[in-house]
Amino acid sequence: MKVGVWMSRIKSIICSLAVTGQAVSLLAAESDLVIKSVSGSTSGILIRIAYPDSFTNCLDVLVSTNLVSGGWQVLAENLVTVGSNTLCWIDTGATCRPNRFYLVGNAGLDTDGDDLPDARETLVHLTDPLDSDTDSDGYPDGAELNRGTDPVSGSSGPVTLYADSSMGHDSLDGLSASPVPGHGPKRSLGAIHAASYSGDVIELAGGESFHEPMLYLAGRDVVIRPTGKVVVCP
Ligand SMILES: [Ca+2]
Ligand SMILES: [Ca+2]
Ligand SMILES: [Ca+2]
Repeated sequence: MKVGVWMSRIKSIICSLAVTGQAVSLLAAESDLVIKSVSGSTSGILIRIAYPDSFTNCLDVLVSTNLVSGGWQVLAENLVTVGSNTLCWIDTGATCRPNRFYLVGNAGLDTDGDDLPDARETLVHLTDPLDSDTDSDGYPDGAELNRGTDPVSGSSGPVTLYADSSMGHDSLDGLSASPVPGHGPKRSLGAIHAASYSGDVIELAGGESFHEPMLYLAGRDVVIRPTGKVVVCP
């Protein structure tokens, strides 16, 4: 994407920028999201964000500690904006008042539908907010970040996913053979297949019985690899 287009996108999703101890508004039309004030509090840095009455999405708070060499990080995700047109949020990680620069992004604006809001794509992940697959390798940007692959490198892609009918749970992502915080085997073969992409390997835990009455595994070119005797019950 050309620099000018990137800048246009940034202007459309950035609301305002604030430096510790003062608020500096950029593009602060009345209809925009705006950081109204930044001030100290006993528990950190207090940020007051204003948005129009018609704004019904949620907000992300982003931070940078160095605008020249550093990037942006997500400090808070999906802050609820219902029932008000202001929101106060405290950066509790900034009790010693370092220099920090803040932006607020529209967490509900995902133009390309890859499960990453435009602001996070542009500033944090450096992916294209208008292209769901920035590196054109067949794996969407949001899925790549969830799976731990690089969304801006076409050389990363397939992963091994783990199905396990006794240890796992369908709320887990299947990216680990054993349950660990945030990752773990999925209980059902069907659920893990639904989360896979062509090129992935699905490893089935040996000695397990998978109860899959409506199993339908078409649509993806994946390798299903049992590690021992596996029974799939209709
Ligand atoms: Ca997106
Ligand atoms: Ca994208
Ligand atoms: Ca990709």
